[in-house]
Amino acid sequence: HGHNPAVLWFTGLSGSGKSTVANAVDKMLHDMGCKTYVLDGDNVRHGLNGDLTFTDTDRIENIRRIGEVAKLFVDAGLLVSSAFISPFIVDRDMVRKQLAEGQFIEVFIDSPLAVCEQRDPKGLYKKARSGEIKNFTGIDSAYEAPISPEVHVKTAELSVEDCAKQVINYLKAGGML
Ligand code: GGZ
Repeated sequence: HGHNPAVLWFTGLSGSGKSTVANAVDKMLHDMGCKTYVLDGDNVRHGLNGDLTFTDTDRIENIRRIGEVAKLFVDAGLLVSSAFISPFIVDRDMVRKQLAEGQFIEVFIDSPLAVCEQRDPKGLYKKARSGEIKNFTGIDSAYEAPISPEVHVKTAELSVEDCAKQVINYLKAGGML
């Protein structure tokens, strides 16, 4: 199955469903015969970026390195799904500028803070509210939502499968699949 290499850049709050949707999209792409890879906290924050914290400076460096790695995978011909909060517009735009036109697809995983906080799968929002964790996105650290993302997915309103299909449909409509 033919496909153009690109980065699907998932951005959104902690608990918004970035990794879940990215992995569902990755599976669909893989099943269609695409060469794919997922970059997320599990394989990057613990390894390559294990030296980085959650200060603004370290988040900027986190995204810079992930952008460079994503570019390498694109050079290798893969469809990369990257799932990080990536809270700042300028940093996401920096990654976009490093790729060719159409190779950076911003996917806004949009879920209201209240919903993310209610889900709180790792109990991190609770810790942020109590002050046990500092610089938590949405609580005491900023999240800048995309202004015109290529795909805008509302995870609080759709099933994981329908969220993933929305991304796949974008790629099909653009002739990328
Ligand atoms: C935000 C934090 C923080 C702070 C730990 N703020 O829900 P999770 O657990 O699995 O995903 C969050 C993840 C965010 O890492 P990213 O590399 O995506 O962030 S960024 O793009 O802003 O660099 C959360 C956990 O790490 N986590 N402390 N203070 N999220």
